[in-house]
Amino acid sequence: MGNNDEHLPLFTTTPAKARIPFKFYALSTFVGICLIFVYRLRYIPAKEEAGRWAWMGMFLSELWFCLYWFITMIIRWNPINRCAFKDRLSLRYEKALPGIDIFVCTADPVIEPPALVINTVLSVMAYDYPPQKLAVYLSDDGCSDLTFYAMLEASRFAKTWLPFCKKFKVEPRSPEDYFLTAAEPQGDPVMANDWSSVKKAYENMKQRIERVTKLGQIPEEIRKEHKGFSEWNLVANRRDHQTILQIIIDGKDPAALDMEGQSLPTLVYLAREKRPQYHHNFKAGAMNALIRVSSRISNGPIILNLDCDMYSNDSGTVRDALCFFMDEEKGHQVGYVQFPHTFENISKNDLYSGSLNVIMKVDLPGQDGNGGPYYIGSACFHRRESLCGKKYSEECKTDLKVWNDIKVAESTASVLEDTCKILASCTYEEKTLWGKEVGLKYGCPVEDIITGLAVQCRGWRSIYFNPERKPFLGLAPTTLLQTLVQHKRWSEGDFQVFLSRNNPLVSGYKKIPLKLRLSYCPYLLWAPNCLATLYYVAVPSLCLLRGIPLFPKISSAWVLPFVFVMIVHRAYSLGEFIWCGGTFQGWWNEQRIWLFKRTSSYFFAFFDNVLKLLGLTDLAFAITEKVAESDVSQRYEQEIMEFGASSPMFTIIATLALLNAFCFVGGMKRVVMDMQTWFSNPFTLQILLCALLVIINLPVYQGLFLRKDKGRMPTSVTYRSLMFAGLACALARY
Ligand SMILES: *[C@@H]1O[C@H](CO)[C@@H](O)[C@H](O)[C@H]1NC(C)=O
Ligand SMILES: CC(=O)N[C@H]1CO[C@H](CO)[C@@H](O)[C@@H]1O
Repeated sequence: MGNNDEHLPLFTTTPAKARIPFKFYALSTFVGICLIFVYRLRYIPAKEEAGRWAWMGMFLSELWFCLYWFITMIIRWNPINRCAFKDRLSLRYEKALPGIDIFVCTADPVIEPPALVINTVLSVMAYDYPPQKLAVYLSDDGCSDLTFYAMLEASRFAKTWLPFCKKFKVEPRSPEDYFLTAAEPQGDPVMANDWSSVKKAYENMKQRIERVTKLGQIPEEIRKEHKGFSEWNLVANRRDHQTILQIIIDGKDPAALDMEGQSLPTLVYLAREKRPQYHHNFKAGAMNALIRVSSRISNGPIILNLDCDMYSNDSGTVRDALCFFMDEEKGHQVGYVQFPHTFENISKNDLYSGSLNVIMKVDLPGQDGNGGPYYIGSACFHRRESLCGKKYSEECKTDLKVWNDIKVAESTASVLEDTCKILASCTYEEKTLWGKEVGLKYGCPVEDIITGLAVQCRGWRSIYFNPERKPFLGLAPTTLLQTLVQHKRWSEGDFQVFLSRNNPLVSGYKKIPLKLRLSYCPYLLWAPNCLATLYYVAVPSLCLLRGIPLFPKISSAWVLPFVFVMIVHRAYSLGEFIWCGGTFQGWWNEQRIWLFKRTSSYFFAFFDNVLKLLGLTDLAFAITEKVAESDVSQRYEQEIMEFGASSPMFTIIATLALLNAFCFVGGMKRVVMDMQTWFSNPFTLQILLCALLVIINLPVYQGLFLRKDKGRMPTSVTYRSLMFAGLACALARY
């Protein structure tokens, strides 16, 4: 190692390239929008004219879109990229790497099957990192002995899996995904032999787990194998039980070794206490219990939290993250390092727009440039101190290298199990700051956003790192309803934050820069978007039917800003989408989902929040299903949209689709009868808008009238939406 190397940073930051075309786009669109406003103000219909109110509504909707567009531009203005140097980290600190505690959260053994959970667990146990410094904790809010059983199986399989991974540099280290894609090694007979015996061992284990899962209970002979099962004798149900804490592998125990005689990471199972009279605070509550319990068992200064369906696809990710925390110059201020979420079961053209590619590749680097990404709930490395409420200060930097071992009590696993239980009890947090200033914050379905914001407000920096090879792979929703429900939950929680005292504009005042506070807003304002969007997809079409023009004629020069903004804005979005790795068809699907989300998910999210403000409803939390039935997943692979459930969300979507179809027919009739040319007809733009909506909604008409499979629109939705759309058109006509 040359002397110079010691002064090289562990990570670098570079601004994104090619910003001139982007800035040109932003400025020219802004000019176009201003001209639209000039037009709207100059040509307001006179008081006695019919269209005055409709016109005002158009103006207000456009004002909202402009405002919203403006804050999305703030995010995009100055994106940055990060680069980490793992080799420098190893050269300097290999002997002094800090302990890492990994939290995996699961909540339901049916929606999140144990076989899926342990693949995530095994993938992180096999990180390329000294095993005595790794500790993996599973929080099971489903309190399921099936999950516990799967964990026991995983702990046994780990003894073969971990040495196998290290010996043959296996990637990815989730066994399921490895054996799904990896080809059997040819040539070397030793390796081929190992390979097939490990594969066999994995498949046997998977079969055992699936058999027990199907059975729904643990057979007596298995129950005898581990003392931990006796805990379930006392469990009334998953909402009413004592704390179950089991240290399955104690990494400090000299006898805990793998097949090759190397140490194993610590592995802990926790089902925190639940009682009906205490609120459990969902995932935030589970994480806080884990923070406390882990502080006694391994007390790693860095915490990684993962959802149970997000396995590690890169065994070097821990080292990547440490480059940011351990950089000599800037590392001590880093509070958390967020990694992107990537989903492996996205269909070819991303039918439900579930990939979140634009958010991961455009928004988060932009947010990082404005002062730091949000914490998005999973795939994030935290500094334990910053999560536990400590304020950043220049004076008392902690050295991650000497943290090891100084704060953990030396006791045996069974003593620890007994003494730590209390930390996960329902009453532990009473009259403490947990959930308020310490740990993850409570009282909001998007606990991650407000927690990340609080960490930033305490003076910590956050970092977004998006490496070429994706570090974590998860599962995205595979039906339309799951997608809409997920977005309803997100947008509802986000808007709730906006309306609360956690609103970043207020709570971040004088603590974080204005542009960072503003870049939280596009998410927090998802829900109110529904109003302007609903207006724009319904009113111009109905006015077309009634004969009220709302846009300039094609022959007028005022049409130019409308057409310009429309085309340039969409062309930009297409370019961005393709740059992020999408296809044209994928972009078109995204436009459709954009419309559906805004008119259904956001609409319900908005009104639930309004009702909550009035004190009329209570917080509810819906988990999205992770495994689909076979014919449903077949349709997903063929990219046929899944309706198939009678949901009010579908009624709205179908009503709007039918309404636009009716108005389009009515509008065409008007044009034909008026004998005017397209050029001088005042309704041309309205007809075009209507036609566009009809084209976007084509799969809805298919689902309503043409399809015969189980995924079609239920008849009740068809009748209801026909009635509503017919009624609206009748009212508009007369
Ligand atoms: C996951 O890791 C494998 C290597 O094991 C790599 O080939 C693949 O591209 C990664 N997936 C993503 C989405 O980056
Ligand atoms: C768990 C799950 O639903 N997996 C599905 C992901 O999507 C692929 C198709 O793209 C299906 O084959 C999987 O079953």
